[in-house]
Amino acid sequence: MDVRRIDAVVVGAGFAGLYMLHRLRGLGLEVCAIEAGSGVGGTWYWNRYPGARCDIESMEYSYQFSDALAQEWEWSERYATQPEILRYANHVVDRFDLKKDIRFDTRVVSAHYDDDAQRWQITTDRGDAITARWCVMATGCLSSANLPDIPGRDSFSGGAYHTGRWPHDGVDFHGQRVAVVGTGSSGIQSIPLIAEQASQLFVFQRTPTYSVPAHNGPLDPRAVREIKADYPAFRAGNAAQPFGANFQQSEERALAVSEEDRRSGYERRWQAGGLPFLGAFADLLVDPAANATAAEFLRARIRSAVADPAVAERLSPRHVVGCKRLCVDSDYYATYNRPNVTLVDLRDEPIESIDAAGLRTAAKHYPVDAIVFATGFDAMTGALERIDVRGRGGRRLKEKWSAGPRAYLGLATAGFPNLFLVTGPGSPSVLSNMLPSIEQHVDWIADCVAHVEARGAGTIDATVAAEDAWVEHVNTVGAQTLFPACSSWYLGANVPGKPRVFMPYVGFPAYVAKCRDVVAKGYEGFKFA
Ligand code: FAD
Ligand code: N01
Repeated sequence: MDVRRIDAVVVGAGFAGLYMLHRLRGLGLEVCAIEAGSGVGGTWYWNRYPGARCDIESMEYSYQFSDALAQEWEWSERYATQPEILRYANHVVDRFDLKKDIRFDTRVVSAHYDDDAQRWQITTDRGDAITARWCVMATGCLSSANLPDIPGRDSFSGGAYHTGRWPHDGVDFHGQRVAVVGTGSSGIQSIPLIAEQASQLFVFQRTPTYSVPAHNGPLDPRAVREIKADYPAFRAGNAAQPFGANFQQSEERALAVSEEDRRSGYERRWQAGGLPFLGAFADLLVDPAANATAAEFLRARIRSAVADPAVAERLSPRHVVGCKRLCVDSDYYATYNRPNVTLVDLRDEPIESIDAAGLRTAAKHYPVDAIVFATGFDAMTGALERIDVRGRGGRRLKEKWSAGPRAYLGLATAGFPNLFLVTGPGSPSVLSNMLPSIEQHVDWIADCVAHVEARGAGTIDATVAAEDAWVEHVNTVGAQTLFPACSSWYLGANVPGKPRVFMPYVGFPAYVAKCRDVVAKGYEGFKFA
């Protein structure tokens, strides 16, 4: 077998892989990016379901590494649609001439570290064998679809679709009886649009969801001009916020103000729309009593949007606001006022099986023509663990992570030298605006590679002590918040058998400062060989 010898392999060509390729190439390295899909964009390549769009505002959800790129690109809406974001990803590829170094329709199946050669040996499902000094996993936090293992699932004779693997030519639901399973962000975005087409829509809800309105619309050209006039200052302001996004975090505590002020505080955020609702009060995500006031505000909104009080009650979550990702919707709750929409509450009637004609719950059989699985992802570790990654001494990553992922800064994992993770577990990743988080990681990795090359070292590897301390710190910080307070994909609780460990790091600014400090101290917590 011919083995291709290059400097670096980047796995994935989403926003992380694309920028990593650009940066490593800029160091003069020979790099190959390998992508399972037929095109770039990752999340925005795969998630083509109706209504798919970002919930971080477009002006923030874009790269900042190139001022020319930031200035020339024009977003059309407050929250860009999936096709527009995908166009943006392709524009970046053309602008920086990235395509020539991306191998598409190719899945990396193994990455084994060769101790003697100090190189990674990478193989793909198309028979490629590549040897590289550096291997960067840009495989995505939310790229490994979670399809529930319901008895008879594959016997269904109609169309079955996962939101994260949507057909490229779309799906026409006109005149069809449709089931949507799942009411997370993907369900919330797609349900109102599917309801407009379907003759009958059954929504199978296991856990109700809190959602705030997007109030989406065209971007005001004057506001865009103002931001572009000093984009770096806008970005720097956002980077100083807890989630690296423009949440305008209030310093007031919900429990320290009068009931009237609290109400108007929530009301203002509700009217403004979007995720900044979580920044309404400083104690909202740390104090259960404060959080309960937000929960009651949101439940009251559901009651006023949904005509049938019994349906409103079933749609009303009882968990902590934010412990599952807050959703951002357009007309989600009002969709249940439509005569063709039925809410099926799986807490009363769990799904028992799927057959050729539809779904059977404990109560009855629902005949349908199509099933949409809006059932989420094996988040943060799924895509990585689907690759046979082996480090020093042949140790398997999957085995090392069997009790939960362990990574220093979410960037590297001890015993796997010269291997980096972009937005890996233990980094802010999914609890931040992901584009700045991706850029921060990619820049850190590229600078680190340049440093190792310049110093003539063969390898860099995290120490076990630094990794252990970091994993403990991630848990400690997480435990000071309400994020781990319910079963969620942040904890791996959505995938049967997955260890329950809180995976993201809470706090973008502190994290960035720590990464800088590690470098300033000569890559503290890493060892060179
Ligand atoms: P991805 O975009 O997931 O790309 C990873 C790529 O790696 C994929 O293309 C995949 O095919 C490829 N890959 C994986 N394994 C292999 C393998 N073994 N071999 C070859 N290729 C492989 N974040 C926000 O901050 N704001 C938002 O508004 C937002 N909206 C979202 C909406 C949806 C519907 C979803 C699912 C996620 C959203 N996210 C959002 C999170 C989003 O995933 C990130 O913002 C970002 O796009 C991730 O980029 P990435 O390159 O790290 O990963
Ligand atoms: O997935 P989810 P998602 N039987 O895991 C249910 C990003 N994103 O694709 O809560 C029945 O959130 C499950 O129920 P439960 C964002 O970060 C952003 O919607 O586990 N139901 C839940 O209701 C988001 O958080 C946007 O009880 C089952 C749903 O399926 C992340 O991606 C849009 C089930 C899954 O919700 C994932 O969102 C889309 C089963 N066996 C995605 N298994 C934006 O708006 C699961 N469920 C930007």
